[in-house]
This record gives sequence, structure tokens and C-alpha cells, in this order.
Amino acid sequence: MFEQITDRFDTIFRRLRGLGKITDSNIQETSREIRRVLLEADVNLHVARDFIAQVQKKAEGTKVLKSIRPGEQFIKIIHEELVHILGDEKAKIDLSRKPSVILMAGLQGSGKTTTCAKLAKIFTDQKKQVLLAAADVYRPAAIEQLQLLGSQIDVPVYDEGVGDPVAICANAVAQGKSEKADVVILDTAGRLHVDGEMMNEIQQISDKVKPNEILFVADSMTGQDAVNSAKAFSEALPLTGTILTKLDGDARGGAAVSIRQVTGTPIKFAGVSEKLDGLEPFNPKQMADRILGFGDVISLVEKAEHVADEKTVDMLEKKMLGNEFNLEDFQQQLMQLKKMGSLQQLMGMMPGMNRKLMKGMNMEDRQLLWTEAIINSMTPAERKNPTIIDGSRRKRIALGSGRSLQEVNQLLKQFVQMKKMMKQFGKMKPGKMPMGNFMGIS
Ligand SMILES: Nc1nc2c(ncn2[C@@H]2O[C@H](COP(=O)(O)OP(=O)(O)OP(=O)(O)O)[C@@H](O)[C@H]2O)c(=O)[nH]1
Ligand SMILES: [Mg+2]
Repeated sequence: MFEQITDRFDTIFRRLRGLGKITDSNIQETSREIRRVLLEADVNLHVARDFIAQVQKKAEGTKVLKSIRPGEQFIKIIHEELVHILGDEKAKIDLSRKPSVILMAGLQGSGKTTTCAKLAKIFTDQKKQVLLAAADVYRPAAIEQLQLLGSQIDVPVYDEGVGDPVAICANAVAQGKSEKADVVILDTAGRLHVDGEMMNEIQQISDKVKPNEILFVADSMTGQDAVNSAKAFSEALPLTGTILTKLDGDARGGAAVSIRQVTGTPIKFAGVSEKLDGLEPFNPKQMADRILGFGDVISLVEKAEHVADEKTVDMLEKKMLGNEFNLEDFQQQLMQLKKMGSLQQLMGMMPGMNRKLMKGMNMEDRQLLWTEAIINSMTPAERKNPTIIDGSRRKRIALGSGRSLQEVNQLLKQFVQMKKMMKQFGKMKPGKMPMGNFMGIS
């Protein structure tokens, strides 16, 4: 996610960190570079302009400050402004009525139906009664798709087959009311904002059922398209927020950065995988950290807490920080990781993770299994002390695991790299967020 924009900001930051003081000319130069990065990432022109104007203004203000690290100060300004543009605070979802009604709107294929089910899962996990409604009567199999998703999470789906979408929504809300449901989520057909008839239909649905929330579902991979249609939808409907989907793909960041300013409503959730548990409340600070490459400690910790067994994690963390980590621990860690989901996704969240190194490591999920096989073929002594693994041991391990000698060598090399990285983490003071260190806050 956001690889390009993150890499580019990394270059800018590296230069900023070397600055002895902030001058007009380096403010100008940095502004120009940021502008280029934002536009390349498909950020809306006006949003980029406002962003730079704010950063410039604040940077001007720091010229007079006698800061020890003026570059860090500048970086902090950029970070703060990005958090601001993304919405500052986490947005809430309004579930004050019974049933509360959520209407989904958006272009074709943006992820509405999937997101309906993901939202339903979030609410049922909170012990709420949810009813899904199938109001896409145009696309063949749209109803079956919602029914299938509903059955996976045990949530009923209201449908009338190919009926009138306005009536279907109204009837679904009535049914939700009579069944004392807490939330009714209306899945609608994908539509283009230039299609007057279809826009008229969703306006009628909105007028009729008066939803608590009208959420625009935006495919973050489509950049400007998502932003332009978001604007049109926000003019046609009283939107209460946006859900950004497919952030796990190769989104460049433009939609994420622009959409809040353009619609004037907050981003409420982010879709981060195809799976039904792949929806997260949108967190502006966390998103800014990801875009700027500051790592995402919070998500990582939350994820770990969710699935990993606490004692093992604690133990591994101590070893990592104390630089006592061996292949046996690595094996344990792999088992924990496997429980946590996609490895690429996790690696992307690691703070301070060297992106280039990460690419070189090429740890795909299926590789996880092979890696495990290789480690399993080692003797306990080898795992405890990998330095004893010489040529003949490597051959035996390769044979035993059914992997090539080259892969065994690669794994051992990766392990050494990983230890180096851990050593860097270890240098950070315990209990301190890498972010704080990075900013020079102590
Ligand atoms: N990777 C990833 N895929 C997603 C995400 N959200 C949706 N998708 C995928 O995007 C595709 C389209 O999703 P749908 O939910 O059918 O989209 P839709 O807006 O309902 O589509 P229409 O009803 O045809 O307008 C499906 O293959 C989904 O699995 C996401 O957050 N990440
Ligand atoms: Mg759909």
C-alpha cells in the first residue's frame, strides 16, 4: 500500500533531516517536492494546494525558532498537516436509532456488497442484531452474492427478488423494526453519478428511509475517479461519510488523502482485505503514519493482541530487544504470524522497517510454510545457535525439508538481516514509541 508515495516522502525526509536550519529556499524546495509527490499519487489538485499552503505557513513560523533539529520540526509539520487533512479524529458511526439504517452508495465494483457484509460482521461481533437488504436488482446474481456473504456471518438477508429498490429498502427497514433489529444495512446497485435515473433512485431511497448513515464506498485504487465521483455523490446525497476499500491493493494514496476534503465528510472505515474481517475503523493518525512510512505500531499491536498468545509474544519481544533471538524463537514467531494473517500486510506495519530490505526479503505467505519446513528440519542445537550450520548441515537441512540448498542459505541470510534489524529496535528506549523517537520527542 502507498509504496510510491511513502518512498518519495522518505527521500524528502532524509534531506530535511540533514538541514542545519530552515530557510525560505528550503521551504520552497520542499514544498515543490511535496507538491510533485502528492500529484503523482493522484491527490486532488486543490487538496494538494491547500496542504502545501498550510505546511509552508507553519514552516515559516518555525524559521525563528532555535530548534536543535529543524528538519525533524519540518517533518512534524508535514505529519500533522496530513493527519489534519485525513480528518484528525476517528469518526463515529451513528447507531442511535432502532433500527439504525445504513445506506451504501457508490460506483460499480467499488466494494459495496462486500463492505455491507464486513460492517454486518463488525456489528454482530458487538452483539447487535443486523439485517442486510438486497436492493441491487440490476446486476445478475447480486442478490445471491449478498445471501452468500450473509450466510457466512450468520446474518439474515431481506430480499424481494427483482423488485423496486425503493420499496425493498422501505420494507427491509419495516421488517428490521418488527424484528427489533439494531441495524439495517442497505446494499444498493453500483451507479455512475452521471446516470440521472439511477441517481434519482438512490435519492428516493434516501428520502424514503431517512438513513442514519449514507456511506459512499470508494475504491482507493481508482484515485481521481473515486475522488471525482465522491464529490458528485456528496452533492446529490446527504452523505455522512466514506468507506475506503481495497487499501490492501496498490493504491497510490490520492483517494485516501483527498476524499475527506472533497466530500466534506469523514472517512469512517477502511477495507484492508477481501475477507469479511478486513474492515477497520479509519484512523487518520494511523493512516498518516502509513503514508509517510512511520510504521503502524498500533495496528500491529492490536492484531497481535487479537490472535497471538500473550506470553509467547512477551517472551519473543524480550528476546528480540535483548538480541538473544535464535531460530527456535523465529520458528515460534512464524507460528504466531501464521495466525495473524498476511505476512506482507504485517511487514508493512512494522515501524522502522527498511522498505528496500523488506522487498528483498520477499516473504510471501506460501514461503512461510517452506520457511517453517526448513526450520523444522534443523536440530534443536542448530536452531539455538545458527552459526554452527555449516555447508554439510545446510545440505542435510535442504534434503530433509525438501527445499533447495539455495533456499536454506537464503533463510539463514534473512535471519542475520532480521537480527540486525532487531538490534536497531533494541537500541530504542523501552516503552517508547518509535514515532516519538523519530520526531525527537522525549
Ligand atoms: N482486496 C480487497 N478487495 C475488496 C475489498 N473490498 C471489496 N473487494 C473486492 O472487490 C470486488 C467487488 O466487490 P463488491 O462488493 O462486489 O463490489 P460492489 O460495489 O458491490 O459491486 P457492484 O454491486 O457490481 O456495483 C470483489 O471481488 C471484492 O472481493 C477490499 O477492501 N480489499
Ligand atoms: Mg454489489
